[in-house]
Amino acid sequence: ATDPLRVLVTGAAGQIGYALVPMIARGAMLGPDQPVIIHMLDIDPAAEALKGVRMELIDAAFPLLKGVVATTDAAEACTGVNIAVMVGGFPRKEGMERKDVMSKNVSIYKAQASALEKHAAADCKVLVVANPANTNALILKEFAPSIPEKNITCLTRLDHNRALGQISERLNVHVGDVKNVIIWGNHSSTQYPDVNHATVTTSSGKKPVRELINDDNWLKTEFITTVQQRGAAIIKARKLSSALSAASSACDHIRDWVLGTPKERWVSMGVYSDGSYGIQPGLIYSFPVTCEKGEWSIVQGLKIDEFSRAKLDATAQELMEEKQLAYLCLN
Ligand code: NAX
Repeated sequence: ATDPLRVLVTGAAGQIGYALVPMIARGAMLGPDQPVIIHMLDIDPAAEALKGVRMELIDAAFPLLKGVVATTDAAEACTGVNIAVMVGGFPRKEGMERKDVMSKNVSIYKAQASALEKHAAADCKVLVVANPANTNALILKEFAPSIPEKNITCLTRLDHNRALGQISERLNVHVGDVKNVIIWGNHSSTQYPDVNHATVTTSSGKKPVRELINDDNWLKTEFITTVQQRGAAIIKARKLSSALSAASSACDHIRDWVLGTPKERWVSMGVYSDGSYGIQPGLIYSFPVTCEKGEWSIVQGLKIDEFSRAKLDATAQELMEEKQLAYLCLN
């Protein structure tokens, strides 16, 4: 029998956490043959709610679930974890300045970086979901120097999946037949959803999206803003932010990272820049990646036109500014 893997979910009493833990327990993240022990962390005000989630996990009698740790103690939560999904954070509230939100999250991610560094498994893979996701991941990397930088990532897979969804709706094709869209940059409204390399599998073979959607204007305007603003559209409709789609995308992110991306298909992940595509090292930036044997690599050699270049640089610029703001908050 396979040994169970320990998966940490922070902010587990929140709405994404509530959608995510049953998916993990059902095998959506690590596969149908991989037993798991779920570690859930939240803060004192949510301690009772967290107990309730633990009860429900027990009540669901998941065959793959070999144990549940539910705690408000970061050290206990991080002990021995192989995968850490960081969903907990301080949300922006009405009237709050960007700097105040940043300041709260910087201190949370600094503390949790230390807890992971001290207590997690040496090869722990980290996915940051909580916003500002890229910059929280960067702070985590800075304050957990013994965790390899390749192991610290942030979630842009939801944006990636949203882009696939928009193309599939527009062309009335199945979403599984659309592939190789890219989300570049920050998980924010400056992200650049790029279809220049995307294809659709049709009955007469593989076709570029740009050939099937012969509407440059739509692709350059409405498509991009729809993906960028999708989070806001969900809040408007649901009066709550995206949760099931975020949880599902977090499972996709980890599953592809650990088990590998399918042949000829890439996905988007926020990863530590190595200078690819002229994006300066020192930022956590979303790139197209393929994964094999538990390691991601950035897809190289894609042609970047002038329109795309400007978009790639603008979202990098925003990340630079967030990084500066984060450092300001540290001092
Ligand atoms: P909720 O407010 O429902 O849940 C957050 C949970 O985190 C709460 O239970 C809270 O008590 C807990 N928490 C706060 N500080 C903590 C700490 N220091 N340690 C542990 N837990 C802590 O938010 P939810 O809707 O679940 O969203 C969670 C985060 O995901 C937010 O930051 C949100 O902005 C971000 N999102 C990121 C997305 C992405 O694609 N990267 C998309 C969805 C989502 O908006």
